[in-house]
Amino acid sequence: MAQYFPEVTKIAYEGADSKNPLAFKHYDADEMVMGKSMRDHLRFGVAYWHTFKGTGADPFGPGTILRSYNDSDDPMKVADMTLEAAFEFYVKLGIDFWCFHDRDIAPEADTLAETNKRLDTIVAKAKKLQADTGVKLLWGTTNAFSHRRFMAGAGTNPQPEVFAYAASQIKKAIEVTHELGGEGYVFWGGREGYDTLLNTDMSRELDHLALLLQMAVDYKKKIGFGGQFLIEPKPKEPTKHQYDFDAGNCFAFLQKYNLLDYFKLNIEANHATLAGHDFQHELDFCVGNGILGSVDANRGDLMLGWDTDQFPMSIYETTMAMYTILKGGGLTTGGLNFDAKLRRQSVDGIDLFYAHVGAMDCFAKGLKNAAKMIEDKTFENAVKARYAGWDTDFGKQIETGKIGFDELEKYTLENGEPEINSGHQEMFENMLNDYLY
Ligand code: XUL
Ligand code: CO
Repeated sequence: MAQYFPEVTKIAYEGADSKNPLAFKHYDADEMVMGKSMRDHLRFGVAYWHTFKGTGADPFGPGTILRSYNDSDDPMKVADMTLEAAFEFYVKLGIDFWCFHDRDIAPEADTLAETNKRLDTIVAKAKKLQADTGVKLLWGTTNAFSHRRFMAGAGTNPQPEVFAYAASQIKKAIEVTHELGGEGYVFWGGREGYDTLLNTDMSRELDHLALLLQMAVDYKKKIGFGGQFLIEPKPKEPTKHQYDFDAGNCFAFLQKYNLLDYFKLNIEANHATLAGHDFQHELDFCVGNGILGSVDANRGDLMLGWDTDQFPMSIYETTMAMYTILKGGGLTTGGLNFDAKLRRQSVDGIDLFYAHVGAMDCFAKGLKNAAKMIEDKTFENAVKARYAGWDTDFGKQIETGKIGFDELEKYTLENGEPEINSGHQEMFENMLNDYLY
């Protein structure tokens, strides 16, 4: 097989003192943390679309990134070479999972039948490469947002013919995800949303979206696909208002349409910040409601209002994210997929390695910090102490609904003004810094 990254050999763990930019300083895959290997805690995945199909294009100019595996006029030859390059990359990086959209791995043809045939060809090759390398599929998904037929949405399109096309595409994408042993299947509502309510029947569109998801659930059962279905919230971009706005919104939607048993969420850091939340908030909401499925581990730029999809580099963020994930029992079928792309000026193949090595190290360090925070129980005990009043007889009576407004009024009239306790935010922040530095 041709070598597409000849300048890189297998990335090794060299420890925190290493100055080698192509070595791990914190990610030692088999090192045990809280009784589990780092590999099993973190379950890192590579996003095919950004890593192998990203060109650095932006609204002001076409791509800047040229790759040898793109160097052919035959789109299937490009697909074939790209897949080989991808598996070479996974093995050299020592990453366990990959993720893709149907159209990332095989190009669309003139008809759906021909497109599906192309997909089957590439999937057969991917299956062999997975078996040869041991790399597994974290999740598959459908690109039902790039083609012009989907300009007004897929499941929420005003035309039933487009709904049908989307359903057909999703059906096939679930089949190939099943064929490749995918641990999950993601629904990101690419253009499920609206740009103006003047031409939109929002309630009807949401009913249709739920119908599409219900059909997917039925089909999953029919073919025996055991992977986890995931919805990926995002508040805006490309539409002005995306229906799967944030975790809270998705939770309400799943409850309304009785879909909660079949879906968990795939939380993306940059989507959280676009929704005006931080990454940890979205994770914490999911943990609290038992709906954390998987994570798109990237970051945004707080100075920019769009989805910049950068590689995670903040130890603070990864520590807080891993703290919440560990408190929630850790990742099981999900993983940390780097839904992140190189900057437009990072044009070398080796930049893909720098980006992933740094991101994996950043999460590995975050994991170790979070494990220490959990083992020390520093924050757990402090939070417990803050809510201690609820563990008294009086607090318990309220929590269990034994007393209501009349008793509470009587209590307040008798006891007067409550004592005010400090929240000690600055002290907590200092305590956190002790773990980070
Ligand atoms: C888009 C996004 C997608 C999904 C998969 O913002 O995050 O790449 O992760 O469709
Ligand atoms: Co994503």
